[in-house]
Amino acid sequence: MSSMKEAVTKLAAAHPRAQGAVYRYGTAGFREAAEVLDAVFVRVGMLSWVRALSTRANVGLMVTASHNPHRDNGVKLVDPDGGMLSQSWESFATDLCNAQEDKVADVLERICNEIGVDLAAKTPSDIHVFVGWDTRTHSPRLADLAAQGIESVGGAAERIGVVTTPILHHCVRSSNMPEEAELASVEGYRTKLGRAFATLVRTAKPSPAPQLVVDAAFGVGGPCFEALLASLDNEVRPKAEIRNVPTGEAAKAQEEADKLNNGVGAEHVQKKLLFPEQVPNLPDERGVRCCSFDGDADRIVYYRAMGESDSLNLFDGDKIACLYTYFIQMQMAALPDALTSGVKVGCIQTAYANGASTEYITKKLKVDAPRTKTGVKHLHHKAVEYDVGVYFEANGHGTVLFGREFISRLREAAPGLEDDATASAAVETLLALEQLINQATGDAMADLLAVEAILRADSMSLDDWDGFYTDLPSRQLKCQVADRTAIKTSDDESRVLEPASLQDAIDSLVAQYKSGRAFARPSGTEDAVRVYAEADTSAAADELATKVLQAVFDHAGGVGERPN
Ligand code: NG1
Ligand code: ZN
Repeated sequence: MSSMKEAVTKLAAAHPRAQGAVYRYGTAGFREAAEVLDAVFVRVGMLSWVRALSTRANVGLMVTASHNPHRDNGVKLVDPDGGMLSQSWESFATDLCNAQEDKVADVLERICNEIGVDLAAKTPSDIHVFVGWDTRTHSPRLADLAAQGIESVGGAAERIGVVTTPILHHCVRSSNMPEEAELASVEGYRTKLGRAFATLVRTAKPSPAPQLVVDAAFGVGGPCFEALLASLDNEVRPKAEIRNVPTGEAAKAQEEADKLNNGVGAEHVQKKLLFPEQVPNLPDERGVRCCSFDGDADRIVYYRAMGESDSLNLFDGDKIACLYTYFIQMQMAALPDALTSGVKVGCIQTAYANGASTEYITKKLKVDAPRTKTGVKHLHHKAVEYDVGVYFEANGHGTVLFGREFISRLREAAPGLEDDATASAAVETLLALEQLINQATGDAMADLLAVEAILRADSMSLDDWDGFYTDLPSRQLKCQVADRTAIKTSDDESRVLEPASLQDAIDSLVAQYKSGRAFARPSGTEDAVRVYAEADTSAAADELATKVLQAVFDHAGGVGERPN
């Protein structure tokens, strides 16, 4: 047996699978209770190195379970372009993690043979796997197991420490781009964002920047955003107060771990329409701009407390997408025709996007708003078809992708536009936006700076932004069915194809409601069928959602108690 094979087998045996566990690499990578993940981490470490060798480039491995409670952890691999692991590799990851301990080396060999990688060949010295982890108490240990996995197959792990998921994506992407390689670090990330942000707000009228309160969900966004803010120039730094940040003190570790994503964070705010703990501190902070990150800071939503009842006024992913699209269209309008001819701007949404936002994008901004399946990977794939592709999920995960060709065109044109101050400023603004907004993945910190910069540059108040459109009242519910995979939907998931009787039932329910729209789809991340409904009033949306949920229960084999 070769020594590498021996090392692999030994490591796998030292960290066996949990009894009865079946692992699956899904949209969010592997995500499970932290205590059953040891085997997954050493094996995913091994696979990440095979991926690096097969692409001959740096890749990444992030240890986090995002918005899940603290008891869970997870791992996601990042491809050389900073995007998610190619889908065709998900089954390799699943096979490797479910292999019997003494078969791990064989499965690894089979994968290597299939893709033509020779693990025994001389290792390229300039390739490595970036390993980053969040603030969960078990994350450093799991990251270390991943690094051991990488090293067992002769690979090199570059531990970048406690980072948000988007920082890890940034490091991988820029390390593989010669012109950005010097920025492939946590400091490089801050430098890049700081520069771009300063450019965007350079011409903004000095206004007493209103206070911003940030809920970091007791996750990794807290310390990372503190460091990012501290690195910004005094003159441009947003006046932000960060709350729900883990102190890092050992004595408080358990208490703070329990608070992670618990009654705080973007998921809590967006799904439950409830304020997180500590944000805002009412009544003093009524009307104050607030935002929440999720546990690994790849999502953000804005909100404020409004009115006598302090109801929550949400600026979700749809509204952020609309702000970006509006602002980008404004810059486009300031460019000479030669620069915009043939340039396609799109704002890609899922079926969960509020109907009012779609109407704003298509009718008001006159921008394409195609729909894809749920999940950022689908949105991302569609967005790259555009020269400027904005995409967001309503839950606050999204970004703006700028095509390389369009960016080159702007860069080349810039020097010739000196006599046209408006066009020149628009070019500079678009180039800075491309630098600020994460080109690989949704990024709460980058999005926060981009939203702040746009509001400042355009002297826009929250009322102005809120006034883009009024959300149609909506409701999301879910239930369990015997086999959710038996439910088949159309490409954009807005219609059920099987069982056909379910769609007939939904159609006849929707027809009874003014501005009604509803759909049901099997979740990709939970054993549940999700229902979404919109109508002209909250009561009607709630009622429609409940009825559609009952239809799912009746037509698709609901289990447990029938919803009422
Ligand atoms: P599923 O469980 O497939 O609905 C959920 C979210 C997605 C996305 C993924 C995480 C909703 C309705 N769905 O997917 O938007 O964030 O989790 O990858 O919020
Ligand atoms: Zn996340």
